[in-house]
Amino acid sequence: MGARIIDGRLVAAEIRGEVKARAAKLAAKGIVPGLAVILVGLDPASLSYVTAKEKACAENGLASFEVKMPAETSQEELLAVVRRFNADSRVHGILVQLPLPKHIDEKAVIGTIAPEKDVDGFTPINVGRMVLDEPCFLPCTPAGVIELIKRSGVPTDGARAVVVGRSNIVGKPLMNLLVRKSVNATVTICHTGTKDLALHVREADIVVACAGKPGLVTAEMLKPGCCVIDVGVNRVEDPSVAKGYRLKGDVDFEAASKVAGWITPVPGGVGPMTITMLLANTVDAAARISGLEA
Ligand code: BQF
Repeated sequence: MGARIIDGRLVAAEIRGEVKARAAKLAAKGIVPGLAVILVGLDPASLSYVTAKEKACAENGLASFEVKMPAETSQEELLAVVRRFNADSRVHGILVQLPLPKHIDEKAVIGTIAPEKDVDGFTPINVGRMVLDEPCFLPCTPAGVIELIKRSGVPTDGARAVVVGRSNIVGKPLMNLLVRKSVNATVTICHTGTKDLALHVREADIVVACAGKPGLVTAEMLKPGCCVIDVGVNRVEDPSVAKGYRLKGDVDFEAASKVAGWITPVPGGVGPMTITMLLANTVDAAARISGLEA
């Protein structure tokens, strides 16, 4: 008896249909939702992410405005681009692709994004609103994880959830969303300081692996029938494929899928949902900024 494979591409396609229809409604009223995408440097993974985001915009009726800047760009030059998009009425969402080069202060850059255009949900204003359960832009990957769990029919009320990883982008916001009354899970966060990872994961009805360590969560740790959400997108060398690498999650998928009740694959699990929630947030931003209902 194997796990149900949660098909992130399928769920993402369903939501993108809704997003595309809303974008078309706004466009018919003269507002084309617009996303600014800023990339500093030429990190191959970052480049592939921004390409995927721009393609998704084009396919769903959103405009994208791309700025690619050299790795040597100064912080002031980058801040000037962010401020320009803050003031540009064609732009409803601003995305600064992370990570930034070491000489740039990520906090200063994120903090400059206008909160009403912060479609990644990374500004302190949006983080505060999220924690307080106020209307806000939810960070895309955590929002995508919650959507996947809900739309797959995984029971969450009173479930024990273990989040492996405490990043500001995934682990910490996910902790906040999982404890909301609308999900109602009991949440444990595991991280590099956790003494016995297996001890915690064994008790979990829902395991979210977001540590960025390939194969960290093994089948032996899992409670039979649990739901495993794999957020890891690790590039591992693979000479047998043309690109020279393949994507591997934080979970040992082969073995875990024999024990779990539900599991997300990598690729094709959480990743497509991340981009979809970005589109949804951008359409939301366009509707709010323009004062049109969509
Ligand atoms: C898939 C990201 C680490 C650091 C910065 C689809 C994406 C990935 C995988 C994608 C990610 C990861 C993104 C798949 C955006 C997710 O089919 O499995 C899409 O584009 N992501 C990012 O923008 O920055 C990151 C991971």
